Amino acid sequence: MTALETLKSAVEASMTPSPTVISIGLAICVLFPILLHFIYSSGTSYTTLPSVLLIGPSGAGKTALLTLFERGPLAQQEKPTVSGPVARTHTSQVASAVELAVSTDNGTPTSYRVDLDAAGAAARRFLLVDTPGHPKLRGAAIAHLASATPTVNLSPSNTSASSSTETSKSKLKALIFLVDAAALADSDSDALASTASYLYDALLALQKRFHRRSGSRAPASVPVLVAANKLDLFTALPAALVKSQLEAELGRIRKTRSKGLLDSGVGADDVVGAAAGEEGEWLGDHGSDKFRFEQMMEFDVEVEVMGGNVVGDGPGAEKWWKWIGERV
Ligand SMILES: Nc1nc2c(ncn2[C@@H]2O[C@H](COP(=O)(O)OP(=O)(O)OP(=O)(O)O)[C@@H](O)[C@H]2O)c(=O)[nH]1
Ligand SMILES: [Mg+2]
Repeated sequence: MTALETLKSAVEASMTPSPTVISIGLAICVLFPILLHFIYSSGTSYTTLPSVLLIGPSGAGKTALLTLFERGPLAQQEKPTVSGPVARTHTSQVASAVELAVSTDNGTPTSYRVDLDAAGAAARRFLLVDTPGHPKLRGAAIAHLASATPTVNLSPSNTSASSSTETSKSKLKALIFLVDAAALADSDSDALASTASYLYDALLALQKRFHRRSGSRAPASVPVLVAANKLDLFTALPAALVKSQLEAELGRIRKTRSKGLLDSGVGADDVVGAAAGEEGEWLGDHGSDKFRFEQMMEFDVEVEVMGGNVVGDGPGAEKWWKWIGERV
């Protein structure tokens, strides 16, 4: 039998209705979509990871906190060596992200110290994104918060080794604003003013984002954790004082900025109009004299203040981790 005849009989066999041909055809029809589904879902699992954005003034301890969650407390306690695995932080200049996972025990997030390999598939993965706190480098984080559908956009070169290079877009689930509670206690420094001004911009961005949300498929709101860090230092302000001082300063900024608009020649009516309007610079409740974080609930923004510390003895960072775990 020549090759041509073999081919001819094979084609004829495949065209003749028979149980074998029908079952092979059925198998292809059923298996092909399933195969496509697996290829597609495995390819996009990284791109849909939820993310938590870490912002705050320079020196607040953002990179230190990221390293603590990534490597555990040992990395902080070891004495620095030239080549050891010790996290030595320096002023960050680009955003970087690490992929972390929080495991849950009956719905409650467990400690970041828990071995996730043991926790297995029950763990929820997310991206923690560290940003530079230098005033000149804050624009990207603020612009990102203001967008109506915030997604973390990091080029692979900006992601650290342990994060996935496939990560390009991720849904923003929460914002952590880290504050140096010891610096706030120093009344000679301008730490309070500069910290509050960054926080004002961040909260205002979320407020504007709320106004831009439209339609039934509006993105979920982004809760904010104001984390008062460095409570291991005896000079640090307790969380309740950090909260009241920041609220007072945010109130002052709010007044100064609206006064700035008045002084710049904009009519008083326009200022009130602008404040009440969607793009106003007025943070929080319009009729209020004093600013309170609770006023942000009007814009679906939940703000919580919690104390902790990354290094040294103190309340630690567990409460912050649990807060994240409940939101990713
Ligand atoms: N005492 C004390 N020091 C801390 C704590 N957390 C961070 N630090 C120190 O604060 C310094 C600044 O920390 P970084 O993590 O580099 O600060 P950052 O927020 O990333 O700063 P930028 O990258 O400039 O925005 C480091 O020397 C940390 O060791 C803390 O809880 N207690
Ligand atoms: Mg840093």
